[in-house]
Amino acid sequence: MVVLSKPAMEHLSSTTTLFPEVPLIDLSKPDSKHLIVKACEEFGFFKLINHGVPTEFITRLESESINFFSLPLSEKEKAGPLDPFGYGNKKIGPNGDVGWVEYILLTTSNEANYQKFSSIFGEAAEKFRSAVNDYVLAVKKMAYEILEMLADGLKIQPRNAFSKLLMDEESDSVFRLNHYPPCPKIHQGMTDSDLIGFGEHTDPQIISVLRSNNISGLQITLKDGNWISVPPDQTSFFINVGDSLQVMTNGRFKSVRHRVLANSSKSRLSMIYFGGPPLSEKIAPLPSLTKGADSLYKEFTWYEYKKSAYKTRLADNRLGLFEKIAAS
Ligand code: GA4
Repeated sequence: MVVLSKPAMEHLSSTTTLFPEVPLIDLSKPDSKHLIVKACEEFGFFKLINHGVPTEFITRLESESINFFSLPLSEKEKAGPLDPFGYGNKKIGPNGDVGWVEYILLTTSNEANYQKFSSIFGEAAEKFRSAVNDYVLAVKKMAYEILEMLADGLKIQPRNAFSKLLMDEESDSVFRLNHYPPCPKIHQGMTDSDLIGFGEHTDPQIISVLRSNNISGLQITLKDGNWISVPPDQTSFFINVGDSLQVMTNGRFKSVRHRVLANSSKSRLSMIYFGGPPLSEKIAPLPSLTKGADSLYKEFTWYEYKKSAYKTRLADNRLGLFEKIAAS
């Protein structure tokens, strides 16, 4: 059973070379750009320290989130149904995926989100809005920096080739607060699928920035398909390469497949910023990265990719539909 073997895996990952450690990037070190490139090539994932996001923004949003998720279900449901933004419980996406999770999905680009919350929170809605805004602004800034370091590390000109897509006023970015309540069923011999907090998937966007409390659950796959547990660290961020960055680097970076397992006794809370391009943006390998070689992918806009992604199940290989079949 996946969950029962987890502590053993965590132990192994930190003491043997069987499961390598998650790459650790110190943003304050000047030579990090090469390490970030290596991490994106080998894992599509890394842990970030000295990130510069004020702790106050993190703790304030965490406490606002706890306030929200502590409300009675009937209150929280007033912020639903998902359209695709708002409050969601157990159901993930439109195609039948479920997980032991409740969440809030917000767009980062307009204020429409908060109308749903003002009816629940009343005056506190403004506190919630400002906590999300401060946090997202700081995390966005950090995401721009990472993308510029990546461009530098890959010798791409201009260095804002990736970051400008997130900075664009029309950037289609999403913010998600996930609450994984303790799952008592784990002790009652339920099937494996009942133990999943959030099923395995890759993120469709360019880059995702995740922060969680100190409760474990996140796992990523390695290139060989093995799963490793990512030890939680509430003071750090975890960065995922998304499908769009995989395409823009013509497959040099890999979007990381990840999932969250439910915990039998503790609540896990995570906050994730998904940095996406404007809907009309053409997603294609940067010419300096293909150097005359063919693109591995058919041409598509972010709108087309997103539309197609919303027809898939979480675990599907969404990029597969856009890969060019190698000529024989
Ligand atoms: C995965 C990344 C983000 O959480 C998300 C998810 C979205 C959703 O929860 O509505 C999707 C999923 C995510 C990819 C495939 C589709 C869409 C659920 C799903 C089955 C908000 C996103 O952008 O794509």
